[in-house]
Amino acid sequence: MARLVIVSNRVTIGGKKGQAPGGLATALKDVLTPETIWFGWSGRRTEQSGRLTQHNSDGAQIIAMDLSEEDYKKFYIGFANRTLWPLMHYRPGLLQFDRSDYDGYLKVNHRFADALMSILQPDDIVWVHDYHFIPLAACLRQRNFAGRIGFYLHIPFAPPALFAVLPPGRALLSALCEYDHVGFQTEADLHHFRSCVRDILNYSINKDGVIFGPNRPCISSAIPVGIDTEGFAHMAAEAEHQAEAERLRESMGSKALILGVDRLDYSKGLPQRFSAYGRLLEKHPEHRQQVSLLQIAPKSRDDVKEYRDIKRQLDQLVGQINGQHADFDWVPLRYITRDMPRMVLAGFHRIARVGLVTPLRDGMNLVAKEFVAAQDPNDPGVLVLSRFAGAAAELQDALLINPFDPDEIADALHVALTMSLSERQARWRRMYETIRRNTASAWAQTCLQAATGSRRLTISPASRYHWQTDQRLEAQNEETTWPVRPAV
Ligand code: ADQ
Repeated sequence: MARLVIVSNRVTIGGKKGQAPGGLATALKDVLTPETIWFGWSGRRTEQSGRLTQHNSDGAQIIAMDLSEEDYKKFYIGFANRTLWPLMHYRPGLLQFDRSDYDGYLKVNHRFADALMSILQPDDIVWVHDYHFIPLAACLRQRNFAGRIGFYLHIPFAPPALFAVLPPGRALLSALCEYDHVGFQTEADLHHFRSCVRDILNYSINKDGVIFGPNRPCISSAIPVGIDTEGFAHMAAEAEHQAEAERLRESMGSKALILGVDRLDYSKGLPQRFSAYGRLLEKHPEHRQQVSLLQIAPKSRDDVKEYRDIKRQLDQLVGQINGQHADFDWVPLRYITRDMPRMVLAGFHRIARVGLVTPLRDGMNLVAKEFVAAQDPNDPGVLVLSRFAGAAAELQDALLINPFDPDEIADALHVALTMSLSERQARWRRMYETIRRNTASAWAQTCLQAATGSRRLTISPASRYHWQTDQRLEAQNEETTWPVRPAV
């Protein structure tokens, strides 16, 4: 029987904090079985790359590889996070390119391919996640793996004018076309990818978006990632009565809570968010003493200089805003750089009056969906959301803002804080209905269906994926002229 082999940079080992691949583990929950293999980096930096360890986790068999300090620096810190991450987040000014980092990136992809070849069976389905592993399908094809391989990009795809900046852009684009399916978060990302393939590689693309490169047809589609909406809603309803949420509520008194939850990353727009909050207190002084912003932003990638810089900048801004506005009985801005358990966060979302999600650019942003899922239907909070988050395409009933404009964010905060209950309920209901349909489970099933060319993967009617690309995928499968492998 065909097994599913998932590849991602981070894997969860023994549920250890810090190892968890964030939203990915949750999103994959429903497709993991005890036969599923999940392959990734162990999170350990050792003298030599390549040592493999095996672990049992709740849903799957985890196989993890150690990386040497040098590989970690070139592959992860260098090419993945100093070159690809800023480029794909539309920040060419922060991009640094070094040929030896790119060589290190390729080397780790080849190492992963070697290790995978030792465990892969011919009919396994390989599902590769994110920008760390763009060349992996090509590496596996070089080693004669002929099974189905799908890819999902969790971050945005840059438009052609920006993508052209990337020195090995051509090689990476053609590597992407070695997958049977490549999935993107939004129609805009998909459009950018196809435009790059057309303009840079001159490959033909048919009306259904199937790309015909020299080796194989590659299906490309937009399949936005979702969350376990009902599960998160139940967790939030329960967490609201737990100690942490009670303590937060007590500390707030009658003040309204504005909540921000992000990894500490320059793509999340935190300096602009803090400035916007300062502007709110200046422009709308009636909110002074009546609100408090709680920002939870655990440090991430602090081996990368740009991440240490943003941390310093935020520390200063918090000091400035509290210095200017605080009173002896009121701290306007509370800022935490520690990780928090998911359940505690769910409870905080539920008691927040406003969810403030303002990335300058984001593939999707699951926090926006989690905020909506967590709300009390009788008294829901308002989501203020960047129009440059992938989630904005689905969450049109949020107050959509330009995250580069602190005044616009401040005005939206004012609207959110003064919005009538009936309007809050109407907006929330429409958003909840959308995320209740487009769940994590439906996302995973649709991606796997597309990668396998199969229409026989069972999808329960409740989790059937409601998005226009679904029909198009079905149509592609019917019109496909190349041999379709047996369905799993
Ligand atoms: P991330 O950039 O990590 O993910 P996001 O989608 O917002 O961003 O968060 C992922 C998960 O981490 C969420 O489930 C969230 O609850 C959790 N998380 C965030 N901040 C946290 C905190 N302070 N403490 C504890 N947990 C926290 C990448 C892309 C996104 C894309 C996801 C999934 O950058 O655009 O939505 O992958 O595809």
